Amino acid sequence: MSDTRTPSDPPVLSDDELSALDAHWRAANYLAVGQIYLMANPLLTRPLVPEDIKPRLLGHWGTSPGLNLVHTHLNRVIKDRDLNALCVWGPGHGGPAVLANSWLEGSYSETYPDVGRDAEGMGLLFKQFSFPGGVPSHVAPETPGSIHEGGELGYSLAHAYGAAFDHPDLVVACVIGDGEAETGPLAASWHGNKFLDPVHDGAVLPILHLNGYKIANPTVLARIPEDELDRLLRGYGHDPCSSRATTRPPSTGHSPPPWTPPWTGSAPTSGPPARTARPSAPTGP
Ligand SMILES: Cc1ncc(C[n+]2csc(CCOP(=O)(O)OP(=O)(O)O)c2C)c(N)n1
Ligand SMILES: [Mg+2]
Repeated sequence: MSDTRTPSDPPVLSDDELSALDAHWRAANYLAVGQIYLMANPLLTRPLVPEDIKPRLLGHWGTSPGLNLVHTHLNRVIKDRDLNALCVWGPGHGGPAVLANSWLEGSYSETYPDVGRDAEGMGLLFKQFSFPGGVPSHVAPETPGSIHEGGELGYSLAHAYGAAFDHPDLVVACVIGDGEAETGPLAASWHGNKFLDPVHDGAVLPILHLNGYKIANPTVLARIPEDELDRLLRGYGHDPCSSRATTRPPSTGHSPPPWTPPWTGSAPTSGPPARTARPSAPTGP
């Protein structure tokens, strides 16, 4: 039967599906935070002691839940619509989230059998992250399936467009950090849409991750009024949808994940307060 839904139709998900998505998201979050902080006691089977914690912490927890949410829902859409898709991850030091999902779905252990899908493997996954002799804090060439090295910010969207060229059946999602968006290469890459041929090339879905910060400093795109950002992106030829994560309801039972990808359904209406407007810049003499 053909799929007659339009992108604006809300997804119809059962309680079981919502519960599974929520569980996947929470598991990926645990795996991300564990990689950042723990070098022993991965399942917290005994009370934490200082020796369980890494002496030097790297990796951005603040970007990881957002990346995990996108990953969880992309998987849902890929399975639901049988998409041929890949995702390029831009946000700085979002490696723990990408590695967490790779390990959860099994690709990581296929490539690195010593990091198996059991407690011992989880312990290795945690310890090796950003650790001497281990793996970098960003997506690196050794990350299974990687086509994009995340260490130097700025190239995610250009790489996403490059991946879509000459692949008409491919959807390339690209998560762009709001800090990365301040680099010159990324700021120019919004124009990549001018080079996509709708017949011979695939589709690129840029996802701007407005978590408000580049490491610990405020970002420009998260501080300008939302309608100004909307107009900026429209000026580049994009058709932006905005979506806010909401706080999960207190019940942990069948609570839905707090985000719905804008291209698959309606965006939540509640969330953080809207950004306040600022006076427009002087226009000059
Ligand atoms: C070209 C370049 N400049 C600076 C850095 C150092 N750096 C690493 S992560 C980061 C912040 C990136 O911000 P964002 O993309 O919003 O990611 P988040 O902090 O939200 O994880 C910076 C400046 C870098 N990796 N590459
Ligand atoms: Mg950021």
